[in-house]
Amino acid sequence: MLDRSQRGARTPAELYGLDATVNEVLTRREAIRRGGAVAAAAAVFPSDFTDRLARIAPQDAVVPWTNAPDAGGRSNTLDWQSLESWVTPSEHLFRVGHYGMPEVDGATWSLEVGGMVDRPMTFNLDQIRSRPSQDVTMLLECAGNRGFATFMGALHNATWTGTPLAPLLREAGVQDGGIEVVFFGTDTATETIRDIEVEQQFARSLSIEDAMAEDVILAWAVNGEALPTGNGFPLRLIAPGWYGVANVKWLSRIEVRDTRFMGKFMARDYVTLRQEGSDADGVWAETSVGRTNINSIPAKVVRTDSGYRIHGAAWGKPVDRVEVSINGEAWQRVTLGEGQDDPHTWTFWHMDWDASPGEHTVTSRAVSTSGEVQPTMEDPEMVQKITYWESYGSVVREITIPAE
Ligand SMILES: Nc1nc2c(c(=O)[nH]1)N[C@H]1C(S)=C(S)[C@@H](COP(=O)(O)O)O[C@H]1N2
Ligand SMILES: [Mo]
Repeated sequence: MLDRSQRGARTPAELYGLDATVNEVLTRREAIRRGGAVAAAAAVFPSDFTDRLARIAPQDAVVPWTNAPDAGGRSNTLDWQSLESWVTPSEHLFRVGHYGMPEVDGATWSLEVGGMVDRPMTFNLDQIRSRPSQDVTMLLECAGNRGFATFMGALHNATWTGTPLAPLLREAGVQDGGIEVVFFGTDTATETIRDIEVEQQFARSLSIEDAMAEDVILAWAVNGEALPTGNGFPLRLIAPGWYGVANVKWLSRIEVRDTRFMGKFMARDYVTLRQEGSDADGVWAETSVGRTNINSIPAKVVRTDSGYRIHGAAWGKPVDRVEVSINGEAWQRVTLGEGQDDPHTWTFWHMDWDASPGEHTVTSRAVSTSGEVQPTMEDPEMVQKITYWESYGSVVREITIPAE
């Protein structure tokens, strides 16, 4: 991937607060208090992730990439070469916590809805859970994914259950002049802003219109069970079509405001810096990481009876088609599989490949239903992007097909 000095020496783990052990620290008492089977399952999550992947994937049929520095296994990120399941099992969900992973007591937790509303409201967990519920299956990707060569699996595709946000905001009555809805987490840290140390809560905002979209929910369950601590227990925002950072976990307050919210994760961090225009003389634009981009990756190559099959995934925008180029030759259309009718999930794809022994490259690109083409990493759209966020350019895989 790009190697820019601006990235500094920090590792993905430091940047994203990734924590592989959060599920392991759940105590029995917490499991009982939360009352969900998920908590009990999480408590016995095996520490050797790689070992378990070897058991669920037919690894002997996979021909490994020779340039795959994927961080499979670390911090629960996805190991693409072990990809089997379209829905990511709950215990495999990667977890990001910039301000640590708060353990919230569901019994005393409450959610406030306030700011520019006619009727401020407070909910406890039972009150939230007894509201109308809706399931949303969504691909969630960290905007930093693939910004580093070793950080390629920070994404998951899971089914979230929660209550739609729009009716709740209508009940609260958004006042004239309200333009944004800010979502605050319970997690806090001390930040230095213009030499002043202030206590900040993790927060992100959406415009009123985006917050009112019909698939935006306040989720209390994932894959049918209570949220794991690391994924936002007891309640998180699920906003399909937005990068992970917008999906605020451990929610404590929802606030309607009449100005743009400029908190750290809107306006200072998670900001993409890019020079626009194809001849690099355009405006240096700083944009807040927001909606996801059209994206795809070749996941793995598997030996079949008659040859080889390339498996992959595409996501980020509703997928119209995916194309593969072998050794830099013409793009060939692949067969789309599971997920192709759902705009918010990933779409699995495959292509049979009559590969000859030797070294090859395999690249994919996805095209959205509205015509956006995933760029290559050499495209000005990627090259003129200085920050590591939103690295959605095509991934070039290298592979050596063994002699028969
Ligand atoms: N409260 C809170 N919500 C948060 C974060 C956080 O640090 N605090 N991290 C965000 C980021 S950057 C990502 S990528 C996603 C990751 O969601 P996951 O941990 O369920 O995979 O959570 C988002 N929601
Ligand atoms: Mo993220």
